[in-house]
Amino acid sequence: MSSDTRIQSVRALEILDSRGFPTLRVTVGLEDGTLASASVPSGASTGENEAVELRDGEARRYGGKGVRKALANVNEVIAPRLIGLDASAQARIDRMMCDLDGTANKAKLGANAILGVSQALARAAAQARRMPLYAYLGGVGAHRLPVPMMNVLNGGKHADSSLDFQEFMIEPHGASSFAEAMRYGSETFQALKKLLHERGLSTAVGDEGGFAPALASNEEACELIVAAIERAGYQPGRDISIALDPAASSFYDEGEYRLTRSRQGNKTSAQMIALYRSWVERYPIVSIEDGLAENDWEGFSAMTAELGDRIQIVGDDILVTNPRFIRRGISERTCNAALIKLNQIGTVTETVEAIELCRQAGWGFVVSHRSGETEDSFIADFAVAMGGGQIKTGSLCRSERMAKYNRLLEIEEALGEGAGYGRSAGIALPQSAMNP
Ligand code: 2PG
Ligand code: MG
Repeated sequence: MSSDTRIQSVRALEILDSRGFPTLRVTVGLEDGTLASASVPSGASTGENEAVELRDGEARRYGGKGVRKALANVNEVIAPRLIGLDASAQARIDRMMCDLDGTANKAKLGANAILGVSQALARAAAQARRMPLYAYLGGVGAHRLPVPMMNVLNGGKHADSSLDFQEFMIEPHGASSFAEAMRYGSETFQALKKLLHERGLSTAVGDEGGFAPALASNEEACELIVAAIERAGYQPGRDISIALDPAASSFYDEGEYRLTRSRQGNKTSAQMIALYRSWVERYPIVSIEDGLAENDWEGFSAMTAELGDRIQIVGDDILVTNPRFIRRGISERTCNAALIKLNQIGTVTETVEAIELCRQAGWGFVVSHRSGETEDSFIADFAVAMGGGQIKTGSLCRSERMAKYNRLLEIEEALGEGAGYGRSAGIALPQSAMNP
């Protein structure tokens, strides 16, 4: 063990996220003087099987959302056990923290406490070796920049818009590089803003920086996006396609999918699949995440059987980045891709394990932010390190989203000629939409 990378201090701080709610930032100090921090994000449309985000529940302080208990767990319970250990022993330390917690869902210490330490540790170890985080986590093979899923129209639990579906995203997969993808995305976002303005619709944004207008239907969102892509001078389906995250658990009630906001009535699982099929035929859609609710395993398998050879079917709330549920999903052909959120499972090591399962099954995987974010850009490096070629990190405005995109621009620049761009795992994009 190199004495340089021994842990000297671990401290947590209660900071505020992009919605103004408390979250944790953890700073790890090493004996060589290295100091590295990581901040933990927070979801709104959370899966019921996610690892527990520990909140204080003191109603008079931040409406119960304070994280002082999680902070104390870092400073008083976890820190003393980590002092003197080698920061590069990531898997061992992650395992130690899970054992210390002792529950299946990190309910005792809090996934927010554990993840903050886990991520700060990785950063500290990388920094001490003078390595960029993506290279430390991904090795010499880490060179692939991800196709971004950019969430340009927000609904569901992320905005008071008229949209039942939570996320309408654009994927500039036809761009030749990540920097070009940013330009395609930004130009389309600005074209969309103009279109909304011209139609007298609001250009105020939701939690992830996408617009949140009062549209007549969920379909109108797709139509507007296609019009914006064309107005920006791109070809829908070839240069830029659409990805959706309806986050269907959020409008599922008593066995029915209730499209209340758009007044499209109640639907069964089979009717939802039929709706998505008709959309896939009408619009250039390449990916649908959480098209059905988190407990609708049968529906998910039916949807994958029906559409999974044409588009990517992504499991988020149903799989919660948990190797246990991903294994079940693989054996039941629930999806053909997983959404990957570090704070759904709570350690870097378990997240890597979840991705490993996806790779083995030939699934795609999408590294993702949360709707409540911070300026931390860990997932940008993580996406390059894991090499799946997909990231979902919000719209084309708001600095907590742009921090990740800007970091990816830096990484692409640093990799120079060696950088690649595009999906590398899971279902291939349709021929017309392939990156040449
Ligand atoms: C999702 C996420 C991120 P939240 O459903 O995929 O976009 O939302 O963080 O609110 O769970
Ligand atoms: Mg989702």
